[in-house]
Amino acid sequence: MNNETSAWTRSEFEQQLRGMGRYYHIYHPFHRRMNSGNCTREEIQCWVANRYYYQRSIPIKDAAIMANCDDPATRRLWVQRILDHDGTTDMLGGLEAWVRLGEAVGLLRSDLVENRYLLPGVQFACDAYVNFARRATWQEAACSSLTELFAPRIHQQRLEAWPQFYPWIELEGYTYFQKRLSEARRDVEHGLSVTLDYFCTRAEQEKALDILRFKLQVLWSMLDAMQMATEYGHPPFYNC
Ligand code: AHQ
Repeated sequence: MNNETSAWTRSEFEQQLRGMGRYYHIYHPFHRRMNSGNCTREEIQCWVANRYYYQRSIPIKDAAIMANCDDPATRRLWVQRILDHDGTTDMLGGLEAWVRLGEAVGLLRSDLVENRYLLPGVQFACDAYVNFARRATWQEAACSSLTELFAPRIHQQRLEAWPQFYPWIELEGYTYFQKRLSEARRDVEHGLSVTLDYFCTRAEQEKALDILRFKLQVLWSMLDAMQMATEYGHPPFYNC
């Protein structure tokens, strides 16, 4: 077997996965503008309102993974992801924290939960992610969550940049990003372990990179839709 087809070692495989970070949506023009203070109030509201549909899709995606998983030990770990978003009687969930982000940027709760500003491209990308998780093996779907390898940096950037660039955003709105700093790191540790264990041959490892590429494209195309909508602001780019 030549070097091109031999499996990567565990650490080489992890480095290949981490190398996909160069395609992360932190580098998208819309995100760069947002994080350099060059977005209008309406563009920030568009991003928060549309990302709510992504956030509410996450626990649905994680429930699909649970439904496909036959291992109780894995389900006991994975269920925490659903609780983190849906909350419990004594813990604020991420969905509620995101609604508060919406209110902090001047939106109404109903604007988010009734998808008033949801763009077609954002909906299609999020639905593609959920449907992927429904039909993939639970290990493949776990691999797709590894875009969060790069997420702590993006949350930290917002926490550092937004208060100075967007002083009109109420500080309570930042609870979600603070929550995710630790939750993302915990989730990625488990998702990475599942991925490194499951994809063993070189062909399987290359498939894992393709799965991660698909999810990176889900995140990227959401911002494409928001860029077009805010640049042109009329149908068909905007929600008609
Ligand atoms: O807030 C985010 C979140 O809860 C998740 C779950 C995870 C998944 O299961 O796919 N991915 C993810 C992400 C969240 N926030 C995004 C952001 O830019 O704020 C990043 C995103 C991710 O990197 O996949």
